[in-house]
Amino acid sequence: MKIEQYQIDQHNDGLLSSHNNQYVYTKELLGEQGIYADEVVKALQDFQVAIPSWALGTGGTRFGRFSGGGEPRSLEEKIEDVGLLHALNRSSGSISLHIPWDIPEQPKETIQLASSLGLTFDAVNSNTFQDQKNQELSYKFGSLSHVDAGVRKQAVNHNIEVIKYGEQLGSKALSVWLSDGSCFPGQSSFVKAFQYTLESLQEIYAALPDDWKVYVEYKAYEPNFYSTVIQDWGSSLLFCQKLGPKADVLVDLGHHLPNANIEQIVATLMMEGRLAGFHFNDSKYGDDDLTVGSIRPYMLFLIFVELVDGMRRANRGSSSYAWMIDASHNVKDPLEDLLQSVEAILISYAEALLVDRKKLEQARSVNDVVLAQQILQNAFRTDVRPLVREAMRQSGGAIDPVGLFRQVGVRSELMNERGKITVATGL
Ligand code: PSV
Ligand code: MN
Repeated sequence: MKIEQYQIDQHNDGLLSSHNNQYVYTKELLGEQGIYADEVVKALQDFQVAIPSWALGTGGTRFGRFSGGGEPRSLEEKIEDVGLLHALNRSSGSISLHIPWDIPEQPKETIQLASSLGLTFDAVNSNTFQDQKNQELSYKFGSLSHVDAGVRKQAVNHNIEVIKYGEQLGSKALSVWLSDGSCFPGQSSFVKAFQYTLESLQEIYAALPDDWKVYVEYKAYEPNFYSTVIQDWGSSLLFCQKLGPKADVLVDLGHHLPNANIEQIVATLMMEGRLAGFHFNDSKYGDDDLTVGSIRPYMLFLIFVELVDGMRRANRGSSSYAWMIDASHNVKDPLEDLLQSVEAILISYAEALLVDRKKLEQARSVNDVVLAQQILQNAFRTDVRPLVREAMRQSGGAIDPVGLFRQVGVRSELMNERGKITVATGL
């Protein structure tokens, strides 16, 4: 299924007058504060969020999975789904593949399909947290950190194979997340596990093409419940520093212990020039993989305040970082959920762009705590949705992506095409 431009235009025509009123009002409001709305809109248009190939179907938990209808049955259909998202919001212009869930068997055709929908390929992800059919050695007790050199070699080779797949598609990064760790005290040696992992990562690093990067993702716990080899940003950074300049830290918002100050982690990583990018999601308890901004929007805003600061300090544009969603949709339509996540990301980014940095610095320099808080909250409490809608409209997308998705009956059309009982690959 494809959404045609005329459908988007018709939808926008219907909403234009009300949207324009809101946009003009916001523009005036910001103008009074010396902020150019057009510049914020331009920055929003440039901000692209990659969609994970593993999040286009219904998610599940260990208690079950309630598949929705019309889920993509192949890589091609997944790319088509991302094409639908991008047509609607013009902010989801790339897809991140997880191997072997999504092996590009015919790379040329895959690239052709993607580029016909305006999509490129983001980081490729390796998977050594599950055993695959016909796999020689098991990852039950680890992969890159395993005590058996044979298992480590198998996991290294898998990562190198993933790089090869990525090269064929024009990806420029390998994303590594290890579930390696232990479930019980005494089960493994922390030091040996670290050293084996480092050696394995060094072999993978050596196989990276010149213009590639490796993203090292950390996670506090799960599926191992006592220790995880790369459990926090500090260990991830340590691996990256030991590996070299092509290795950077990937922050997944759900991978911290409760109440971690993620914005401070982000500031530190950016100060060191070692932030690769993000896996966006939201959570209340653990790695809940909920819709971005659905639980802690203020935290997301504070993270974006640091991101904007860091990008300005480093003089780097938003396109030089890897922005990805890593979410699961247990009860929502996956595509609607992804549209909501992308919108939430853009809203937080827009709010962060409104922060009066000069005034904030001034307030900090005289320890005016009240004013500093007020400056941040003024930005956070501004309704920036008209700016996000304007960015999508100017880029050729819909003013209300979820509204149009429902209006044209995307899901029922996909169910007609693909059937009501389909299960996409992923977790
Ligand atoms: C692990 O929880 C993770 O965040 C990693 O990014 C994996 O690649 C992905 O989820 C798998 O769903
Ligand atoms: Mn992740």
